Amino acid sequence: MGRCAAVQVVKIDEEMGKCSGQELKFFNFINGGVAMAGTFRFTFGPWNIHEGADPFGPEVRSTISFNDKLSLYKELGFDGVQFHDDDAVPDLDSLSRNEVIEQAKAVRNTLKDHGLEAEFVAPRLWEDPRTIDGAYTANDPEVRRYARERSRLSLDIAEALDTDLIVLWLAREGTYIRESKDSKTATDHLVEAINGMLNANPDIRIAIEPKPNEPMDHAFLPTTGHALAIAALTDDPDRVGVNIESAHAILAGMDPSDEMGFALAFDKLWSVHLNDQNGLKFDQDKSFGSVDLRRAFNQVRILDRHDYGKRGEWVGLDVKAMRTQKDAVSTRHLSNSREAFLALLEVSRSLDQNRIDELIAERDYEALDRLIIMALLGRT
Ligand code: 3MF
Ligand code: MG
Repeated sequence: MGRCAAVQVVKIDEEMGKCSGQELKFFNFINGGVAMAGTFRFTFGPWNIHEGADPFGPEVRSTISFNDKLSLYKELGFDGVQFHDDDAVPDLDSLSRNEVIEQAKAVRNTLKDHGLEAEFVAPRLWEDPRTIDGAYTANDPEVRRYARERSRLSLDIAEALDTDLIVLWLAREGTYIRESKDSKTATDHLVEAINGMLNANPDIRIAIEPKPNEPMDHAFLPTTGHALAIAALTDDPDRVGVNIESAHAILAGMDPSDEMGFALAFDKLWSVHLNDQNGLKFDQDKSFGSVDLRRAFNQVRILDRHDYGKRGEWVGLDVKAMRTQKDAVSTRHLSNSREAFLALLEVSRSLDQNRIDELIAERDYEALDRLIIMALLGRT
């Protein structure tokens, strides 16, 4: 069955006829046809369809408007949208609070028209000139005030979009040089900012998205452990969890599936940003599974084994198309990543757990290694 499922992803039309009934059921499952994709529902953010600029060259693809992007979600197999605050309400700094709420409500109606839901809202605190040296942890108290006020607008936007989840990627909360900020004070400022949000709205939950570096040399909350530890310092630790991004974990030298398992043990894995990363370099946001299939498999497996999604958690992607990709095929990285997830899910569910348990009991990890490799190769 594993082999057939893999074929179905690649050559659906030609090969479908050769598959058994059970396999055809899976075909519907992975292609969003008759059956749902298990309990897994998928999201991405509008920034994942982009013009291809990189630090060394300009845009190479034409801009697709936000509304046109929304029309692409369903056909790509996605049911939910991740938002930055200004994806939902552009130029929100120049609007009154009521105007922000009105515009966000209009976006919710557009989402409904497309049959989509909002997964989360993330305050984009890293583009404004004021936050050049950090937002919540800036040395200038006026900047910290701006960051806290803007974050409270994100809560309003989330409420208007009908989601209770705020994601905090703490982009510029860190240092270029060690002496520029005091890390104890910075931690206090982060707690203060998170408390400000928790106290402003008793219903929202905050998922911190840890990342060890980029754009900063050192970020203040580099790992899942840091994010969960700072949760304990806040006024309502139960409402502070994590959004784990595969590439960010890899950049921190961690295994993403272990990071996910750790957060699951705390009941704090509220979102994921699946993607891939080829070693310690700039944050690549490559398609899920495109570098290390086994590492991707283990992320799918830990999520599936612990019923991720059962309480409405989404499988979020944070992937970028290669700059070389032409306009007409500039969304392939999204459907490919989802297909890879579902094909790996099929591999994981097809494994003979009794056999795995036997091998673990015998401590024959060489045989277990082979079993996994052969399963990934479709040679079970
Ligand atoms: C940067 C990221 C960000 C966050 C996004 C939502 C632009 O490395 O991963 O993507 O995921 O801002 O928090
Ligand atoms: Mg991300």
